[in-house]
Amino acid sequence: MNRVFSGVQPTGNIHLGNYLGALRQFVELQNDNDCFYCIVDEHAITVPQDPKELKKSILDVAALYLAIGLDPKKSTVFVQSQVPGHAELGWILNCVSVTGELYRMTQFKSKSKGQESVGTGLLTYPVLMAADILLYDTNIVPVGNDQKQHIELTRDLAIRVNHKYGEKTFVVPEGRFMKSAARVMALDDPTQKMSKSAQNVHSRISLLDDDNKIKKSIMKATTDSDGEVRYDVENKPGVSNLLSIMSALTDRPIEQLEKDYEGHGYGDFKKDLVAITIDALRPIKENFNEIRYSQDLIDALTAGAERANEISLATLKRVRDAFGMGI
Ligand code: ATP
Ligand code: LTN
Repeated sequence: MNRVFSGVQPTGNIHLGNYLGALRQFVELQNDNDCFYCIVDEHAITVPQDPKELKKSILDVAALYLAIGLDPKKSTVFVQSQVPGHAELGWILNCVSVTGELYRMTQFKSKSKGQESVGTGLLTYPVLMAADILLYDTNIVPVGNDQKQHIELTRDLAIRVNHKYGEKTFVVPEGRFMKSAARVMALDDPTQKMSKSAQNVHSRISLLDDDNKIKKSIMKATTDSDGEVRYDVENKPGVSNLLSIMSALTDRPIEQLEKDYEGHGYGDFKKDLVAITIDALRPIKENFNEIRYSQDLIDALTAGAERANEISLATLKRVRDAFGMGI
């Protein structure tokens, strides 16, 4: 059985991009794999967080994990900081990576751009991500396209360590990216990815948005003036983004949607997308409300951390031994 690992940051506003690019694969994978799904709070603190908000966000993401269909009996769901091995392996891998390869990461470049002072954690973020993955002998990492570079770095570090300290030290993982909607773009600016942190709330659809907000954001979404519902990322990035969202939510190929909307204006197309999105998010919101304040959620996270600790300690022992650390 393959081991799967992925993580989401508890930084609020989990959106349709997170869901279509990453979370929906999590559910699909849990039946045939040994899956670990983590809420990566140690990654969240690479930028300043309000402690009360962070605590709330951690449980929000955990509840969303279960609300979209993750079953704690099948998947190990847990919070990163409850498993000390992440920080320890992160440190060891810091000593294997070089600063040049970290400065090259596009996420680092974009998050540090224009900042007067840049936290060290922001630079070493991808090393901690590599530790998350390698700690569980992971084979498959389901993520959105924006994480490709980080997965490559994880592979590089694993190969580098294996070369120096023994080929069996780490399992070399592979990324798994969605074929459709692997990169959902912002509704107000389809040249940027949909993001949790963007100022404009209408740039994204959050999974917990109410129906009115969903309607407003989609009806306001940037399109173009030619009026044709056609997929053409270069010349029609807004419409193309909405088409990929509709295709991902309905499992209908984009070519089929283009045919269906031939001769219709953007108004009809957007109205249908509003209805489809509202229908898709309704059960998630209902499940979320049921789970969020339940003891079951806390129990699932406690059991998850226990299993994650057990597995991670075995990997750490192997790594410490390979490096000659300890007594
Ligand atoms: P921010 O939007 O603030 O930069 P983020 O959403 O990228 O944060 P995470 O919460 O860690 O950060 O992302 C969780 C998962 O969602 C990752 O696998 C990431 O690749 C995926 N993801 C994030 N944004 C998108 C997007 N716009 N389209 C597709 N997948 C995405
Ligand atoms: N960097 C990821 C979140 C993340 C992650 C991981 C994803 C942290 N550790 C391990 C997969 C595997 C992001 O989406 N921003």
